[in-house]
Amino acid sequence: MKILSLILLVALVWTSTLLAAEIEWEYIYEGDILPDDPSLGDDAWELKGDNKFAEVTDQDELHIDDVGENHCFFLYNVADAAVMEQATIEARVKVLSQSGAAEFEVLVGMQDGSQSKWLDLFPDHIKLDSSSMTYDVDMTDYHILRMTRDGQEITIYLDDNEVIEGPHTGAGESWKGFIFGAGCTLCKSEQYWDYVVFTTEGAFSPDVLPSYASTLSVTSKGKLAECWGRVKSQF
Ligand SMILES: [Ca+2]
Ligand SMILES: [Ca+2]
Repeated sequence: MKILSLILLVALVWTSTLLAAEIEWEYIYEGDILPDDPSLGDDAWELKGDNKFAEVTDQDELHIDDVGENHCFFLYNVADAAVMEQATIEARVKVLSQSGAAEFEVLVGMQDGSQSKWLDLFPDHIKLDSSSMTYDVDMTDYHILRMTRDGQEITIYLDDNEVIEGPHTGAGESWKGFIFGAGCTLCKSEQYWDYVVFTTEGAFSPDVLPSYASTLSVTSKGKLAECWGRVKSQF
Protein backbone atom coordinates (compact mmCIF):
# COMPACT_ATOMS: atom_id res chain seq x y z
CA MET A 1 0.00 0.00 0.00
CA LYS A 2 2.83 2.34 0.93
CA ILE A 3 4.54 1.55 -2.37
CA LEU A 4 1.34 2.34 -4.25
CA SER A 5 1.08 5.70 -2.44
CA LEU A 6 4.68 6.43 -3.29
CA ILE A 7 4.11 5.58 -6.95
CA LEU A 8 1.04 7.82 -7.02
CA LEU A 9 2.97 10.65 -5.37
CA VAL A 10 5.83 10.35 -7.84
CA ALA A 11 3.34 10.27 -10.73
CA LEU A 12 1.59 13.38 -9.35
CA VAL A 13 4.82 15.34 -8.94
CA TRP A 14 5.98 14.25 -12.38
CA THR A 15 2.66 15.29 -13.99
CA SER A 16 2.55 18.65 -12.20
CA THR A 17 6.16 19.32 -13.24
CA LEU A 18 5.19 18.58 -16.83
CA LEU A 19 2.17 20.87 -16.60
CA ALA A 20 4.23 23.65 -15.02
CA ALA A 21 6.85 23.32 -17.72
CA GLU A 22 4.26 23.97 -20.41
CA ILE A 23 3.52 27.50 -19.21
CA GLU A 24 5.91 29.87 -20.88
CA TRP A 25 5.95 33.17 -22.73
CA GLU A 26 4.58 32.74 -26.23
CA TYR A 27 6.30 35.80 -27.68
CA ILE A 28 9.39 37.68 -26.53
CA TYR A 29 10.43 41.12 -27.78
CA GLU A 30 13.83 42.02 -26.35
CA GLY A 31 14.15 45.64 -27.42
CA ASP A 32 17.20 44.79 -29.55
CA ILE A 33 15.51 45.61 -32.87
CA LEU A 34 12.70 47.96 -33.89
CA PRO A 35 9.39 46.14 -33.25
CA ASP A 36 8.25 46.68 -36.86
CA ASP A 37 11.54 45.62 -38.45
CA PRO A 38 10.70 43.57 -41.57
CA SER A 39 13.34 40.98 -40.64
CA LEU A 40 10.98 39.84 -37.84
CA GLY A 41 8.65 38.50 -40.54
CA ASP A 42 5.36 37.25 -39.11
CA ASP A 43 6.55 38.29 -35.64
CA ALA A 44 6.85 41.97 -36.58
CA TRP A 45 4.59 44.46 -34.82
CA GLU A 46 2.51 46.87 -36.87
CA LEU A 47 3.69 50.45 -36.47
CA LYS A 48 1.03 53.09 -35.96
CA GLY A 49 2.36 56.60 -36.47
CA ASP A 50 5.95 57.52 -37.06
CA ASN A 51 8.91 55.48 -35.92
CA LYS A 52 11.36 58.33 -36.43
CA PHE A 53 10.74 58.70 -32.67
CA ALA A 54 11.94 55.16 -32.02
CA GLU A 55 15.49 53.84 -31.74
CA VAL A 56 17.25 50.88 -30.22
CA THR A 57 19.91 51.72 -27.61
CA ASP A 58 23.21 49.90 -27.13
CA GLN A 59 21.63 48.48 -23.95
CA ASP A 60 19.01 46.67 -26.08
CA GLU A 61 16.14 48.96 -25.09
CA LEU A 62 13.53 50.50 -27.37
CA HIS A 63 13.75 54.24 -26.73
CA ILE A 64 10.70 56.23 -27.86
CA ASP A 65 11.17 59.98 -27.70
CA ASP A 66 7.75 61.24 -28.81
CA VAL A 67 8.37 64.90 -29.51
CA GLY A 68 4.76 65.64 -30.31
CA GLU A 69 3.65 65.86 -33.90
CA ASN A 70 2.70 62.24 -34.27
CA HIS A 71 2.28 59.04 -32.29
CA CYS A 72 4.39 55.90 -32.27
CA PHE A 73 2.87 52.72 -30.98
CA PHE A 74 3.03 49.08 -31.95
CA LEU A 75 0.33 46.46 -32.45
CA TYR A 76 0.86 42.72 -32.38
CA ASN A 77 -2.18 41.53 -34.31
CA VAL A 78 -3.87 38.23 -33.55
CA ALA A 79 -6.46 36.75 -35.90
CA ASP A 80 -8.85 35.28 -33.34
CA ALA A 81 -10.49 37.62 -30.79
CA ALA A 82 -11.42 34.66 -28.58
CA VAL A 83 -7.78 33.96 -27.62
CA MET A 84 -7.59 37.44 -26.08
CA GLU A 85 -10.08 36.47 -23.35
CA GLN A 86 -7.31 34.72 -21.40
CA ALA A 87 -4.07 36.59 -21.91
CA THR A 88 -1.00 37.99 -20.18
CA ILE A 89 1.36 40.79 -21.25
CA GLU A 90 4.43 41.95 -19.34
CA ALA A 91 6.93 44.73 -19.99
CA ARG A 92 10.00 46.14 -18.27
CA VAL A 93 9.63 49.83 -18.84
CA LYS A 94 10.48 53.30 -17.60
CA VAL A 95 8.87 56.66 -18.34
CA LEU A 96 11.03 59.77 -18.05
CA SER A 97 8.34 62.26 -19.10
CA GLN A 98 4.72 62.46 -20.22
CA SER A 99 2.56 65.43 -21.07
CA GLY A 100 -0.54 66.30 -23.06
CA ALA A 101 -4.29 65.94 -22.94
CA ALA A 102 -4.63 62.17 -23.33
CA GLU A 103 -3.76 59.76 -20.54
CA PHE A 104 -2.83 56.98 -22.99
CA GLU A 105 0.31 58.70 -24.27
CA VAL A 106 2.43 55.93 -22.71
CA LEU A 107 0.48 52.70 -22.79
CA VAL A 108 0.65 48.93 -22.72
CA GLY A 109 -2.28 46.56 -22.97
CA MET A 110 -4.52 44.35 -25.02
CA GLN A 111 -7.70 44.46 -27.06
CA ASP A 112 -10.15 41.97 -28.49
CA GLY A 113 -11.74 43.73 -31.45
CA SER A 114 -14.53 45.40 -29.49
CA GLN A 115 -13.04 46.43 -26.13
CA SER A 116 -9.54 47.55 -25.31
CA LYS A 117 -7.78 47.62 -21.99
CA TRP A 118 -4.72 49.76 -21.56
CA LEU A 119 -2.47 50.58 -18.66
CA ASP A 120 -1.50 54.24 -18.87
CA LEU A 121 1.98 55.08 -17.57
CA PHE A 122 3.20 58.35 -16.07
CA PRO A 123 6.53 59.28 -14.45
CA ASP A 124 4.97 59.08 -10.96
CA HIS A 125 2.06 56.62 -11.27
CA ILE A 126 0.21 54.08 -13.37
CA LYS A 127 -3.51 54.12 -14.20
CA LEU A 128 -5.97 51.63 -15.63
CA ASP A 129 -7.37 53.47 -18.66
CA SER A 130 -11.10 54.29 -18.60
CA SER A 131 -11.15 53.86 -14.81
CA SER A 132 -10.19 55.85 -11.73
CA MET A 133 -7.81 53.14 -10.51
CA THR A 134 -4.25 54.35 -10.05
CA TYR A 135 -1.10 53.26 -8.24
CA ASP A 136 1.74 55.59 -7.28
CA VAL A 137 5.20 54.46 -8.34
CA ASP A 138 8.38 56.18 -9.54
CA MET A 139 8.32 55.06 -13.17
CA THR A 140 11.48 57.02 -14.02
CA ASP A 141 13.28 53.86 -12.84
CA TYR A 142 12.63 50.53 -14.54
CA HIS A 143 9.72 48.45 -13.27
CA ILE A 144 8.10 45.24 -14.43
CA LEU A 145 4.43 45.73 -15.28
CA ARG A 146 2.07 42.88 -16.09
CA MET A 147 -1.54 42.91 -17.23
CA THR A 148 -3.60 39.73 -17.17
CA ARG A 149 -7.09 39.24 -18.55
CA ASP A 150 -9.24 36.46 -17.17
CA GLY A 151 -12.59 36.83 -18.94
CA GLN A 152 -13.90 40.19 -17.80
CA GLU A 153 -11.31 40.61 -15.04
CA ILE A 154 -8.13 42.63 -15.53
CA THR A 155 -5.29 42.41 -12.98
CA ILE A 156 -2.18 44.59 -12.90
CA TYR A 157 1.05 43.47 -11.24
CA LEU A 158 3.98 45.74 -10.45
CA ASP A 159 7.28 43.96 -9.79
CA ASP A 160 5.38 40.69 -9.11
CA ASN A 161 2.86 42.27 -6.70
CA GLU A 162 -0.82 42.70 -7.53
CA VAL A 163 -1.64 46.43 -7.40
CA ILE A 164 -4.85 47.01 -9.44
CA GLU A 165 -7.88 44.93 -10.35
CA GLY A 166 -10.67 46.11 -12.64
CA PRO A 167 -13.15 45.15 -15.34
CA HIS A 168 -12.24 44.59 -18.97
CA THR A 169 -13.92 47.66 -20.37
CA GLY A 170 -12.29 50.43 -22.28
CA ALA A 171 -12.29 52.43 -25.46
CA GLY A 172 -13.87 50.60 -28.37
CA GLU A 173 -11.21 49.60 -30.88
CA SER A 174 -11.37 47.20 -33.79
CA TRP A 175 -7.80 45.90 -33.28
CA LYS A 176 -7.18 42.46 -31.86
CA GLY A 177 -3.97 41.75 -30.02
CA PHE A 178 -1.33 43.51 -27.91
CA ILE A 179 -0.25 47.14 -27.89
CA PHE A 180 2.48 49.33 -26.43
CA GLY A 181 4.22 52.65 -27.09
CA ALA A 182 3.29 56.31 -27.48
CA GLY A 183 -0.44 56.50 -28.18
CA CYS A 184 -1.37 60.17 -28.42
CA THR A 185 -0.78 62.36 -31.46
CA LEU A 186 -0.51 65.73 -29.74
CA CYS A 187 1.05 64.50 -26.46
CA LYS A 188 4.76 64.10 -25.71
CA SER A 189 6.75 61.55 -23.77
CA GLU A 190 10.08 59.85 -23.35
CA GLN A 191 9.91 56.10 -22.65
CA TYR A 192 12.22 53.07 -22.59
CA TRP A 193 11.12 49.44 -23.13
CA ASP A 194 13.63 46.80 -22.07
CA TYR A 195 11.32 43.99 -23.17
CA VAL A 196 7.70 43.15 -23.95
CA VAL A 197 6.46 39.54 -23.64
CA PHE A 198 3.03 37.99 -23.86
CA THR A 199 1.00 34.81 -24.03
CA THR A 200 -2.60 34.03 -24.99
CA GLU A 201 -2.49 30.73 -23.10
CA GLY A 202 -3.98 32.20 -19.93
CA ALA A 203 -4.14 34.92 -17.29
CA PHE A 204 -1.04 34.05 -15.32
CA SER A 205 0.12 35.58 -12.04
CA PRO A 206 3.90 35.86 -11.52
CA ASP A 207 3.62 32.84 -9.16
CA VAL A 208 2.48 30.67 -12.07
CA LEU A 209 4.49 32.28 -14.86
CA PRO A 210 7.56 34.07 -13.44
CA SER A 211 8.54 37.45 -14.86
CA TYR A 212 10.69 37.34 -17.97
CA ALA A 213 13.26 39.43 -16.07
CA SER A 214 13.65 36.70 -13.45
CA THR A 215 14.47 34.14 -16.14
CA LEU A 216 17.06 36.54 -17.54
CA SER A 217 18.79 36.89 -14.17
CA VAL A 218 19.01 33.10 -13.93
CA THR A 219 20.67 33.10 -17.34
CA SER A 220 23.08 35.86 -16.26
CA LYS A 221 23.93 33.95 -13.09
CA GLY A 222 24.53 30.87 -15.23
CA LYS A 223 26.82 32.85 -17.50
CA LEU A 224 28.62 34.31 -14.49
CA ALA A 225 29.16 30.83 -13.02
CA GLU A 226 30.37 29.58 -16.39
CA CYS A 227 32.71 32.58 -16.72
CA TRP A 228 34.06 32.07 -13.18
CA GLY A 229 34.58 28.39 -14.00
CA ARG A 230 36.64 29.39 -17.03
CA VAL A 231 38.67 31.90 -14.99
CA LYS A 232 39.41 29.28 -12.31
CA SER A 233 40.37 26.68 -14.91
CA GLN A 234 43.07 29.02 -16.16
CA PHE A 235 44.93 28.90 -12.80
CA1 LIG B 1 2.78 62.49 -29.76
CA1 LIG C 1 16.18 44.48 -23.67
